[in-house]
Amino acid sequence: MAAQATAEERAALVEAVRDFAEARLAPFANQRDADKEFPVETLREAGSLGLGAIVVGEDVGGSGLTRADSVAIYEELARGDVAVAAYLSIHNMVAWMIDEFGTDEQRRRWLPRLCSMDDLASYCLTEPGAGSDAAAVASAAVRDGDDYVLTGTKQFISGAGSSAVYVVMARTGGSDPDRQGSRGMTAFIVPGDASGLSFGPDEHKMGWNAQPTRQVILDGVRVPAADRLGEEGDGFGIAMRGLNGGRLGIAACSIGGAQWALERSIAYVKDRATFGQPLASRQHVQFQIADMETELQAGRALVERAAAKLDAKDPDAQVACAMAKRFATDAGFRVADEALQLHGGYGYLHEYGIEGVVRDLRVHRILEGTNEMMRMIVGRAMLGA
Ligand code: FAD
Ligand code: 2MC
Repeated sequence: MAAQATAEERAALVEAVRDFAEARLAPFANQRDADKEFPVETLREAGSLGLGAIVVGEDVGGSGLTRADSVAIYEELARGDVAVAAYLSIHNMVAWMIDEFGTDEQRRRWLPRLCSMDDLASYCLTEPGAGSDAAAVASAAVRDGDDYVLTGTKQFISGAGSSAVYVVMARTGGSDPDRQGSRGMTAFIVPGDASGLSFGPDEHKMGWNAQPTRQVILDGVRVPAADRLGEEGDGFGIAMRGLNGGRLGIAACSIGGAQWALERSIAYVKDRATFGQPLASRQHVQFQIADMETELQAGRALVERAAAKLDAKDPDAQVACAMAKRFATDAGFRVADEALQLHGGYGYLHEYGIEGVVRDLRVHRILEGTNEMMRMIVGRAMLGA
């Protein structure tokens, strides 16, 4: 397990990330959203600061930090640009999966360039017919000599087309009745230039415009068995364990984006006067600000608690991650929407940046497991169902 940073080290790290977010993300966030620009060069700068592989081992170029450190980092990044921070979380999720489940050879081959972000990564689980029901994945990987041949379509893949590395979950169980559903899935590392790999058009989305979302189409892609991640049949567990940390990253991005919107609102209501008085003097507004801050602190506390459980390999961690993701992404969206309301008509204008945060945070209640699936995970654990 990575060593826990001291409080001073954590504070210095957070400060450095805040400087990066303020200088390299925040000033450009609105324009990137409008232009649908995926800032690959800025991501490489993030990589050079150690933000491409936050919890990956230092022997392959990772930062060797803890999950607890990582959520503090994502929160700071998201204050600058939610969509870019969220992509960094996905890239980090993939890098961690290779670090955790890869062979020594795979770690040394793939991770150095992922850590520096010279190579970007995508996580490929969802399919047109398998979203919430992830075990329904239909993409097939058929063994052929020393290779597997992958065929299928992955839907909504973040970073697709720009990434050099795709971790793909595909079915290897064939018709074996004991290897259906979650038991028949295997993970593969697929390079972006593999023959037979192509991409759908970049989706037009409500938010997350600073990162591409495309289909990943696998048409007879040959993957050497040496690029299988883990054993046959381990793919579902690998995918889910990746998502435990991923869900915390997304949750922390919700807190960061919403906190930024709240801070803008505090400044705004002090300045904006109606009926001869600043908005901040109205008790309704004071209560609203109080509730927004309380919701974010509660969300952050749940995220930090879940991160500590993941670091401690607590068996309850996956439930804690689901609970934190559900609460923090709902709270973050609500707070951002209230921030927009407090800004009145100006909140609806692109130049104020608040509406962009609302649009970006909306999807955090859907991806990396919808909040209904998070409730399913928590509910099943409570009921033993
Ligand atoms: P469905 O599963 O069809 O669900 C539709 C609705 O029904 C949801 O509200 C859901 O909560 C609800 N529902 C489903 N089953 C139940 C049930 N049993 N009980 C109650 N309610 C239920 N996936 C990747 O693999 N990699 C990526 O990089 C990636 N990036 C994404 C980026 C964006 C911008 C988006 C929008 C999605 C991305 N996804 C990615 C996919 C995302 O994870 C899925 O959209 C999500 O898991 C939901 O799947 P679905 O869209 O098929 O919805
Ligand atoms: N951590 C570790 N192991 C897990 C796990 C988790 N979070 N969730 C499930 N597992 C294990 C589970 O313990 C079981 O293991 P075993 O077979 O050894 O008993 C196995 O996986 C099967 O689990 P379930 O029986 O719970 O499987 P089920 O098919 O019922 O899965 C659910 C239900 C809701 C947990 C799963 O389908 C799910 O998480 N769906 C949401 C999919 C999702 O999050 N997609 C996100 C795509 S990525 C994305 O959106 C990005 C933006 C990158």
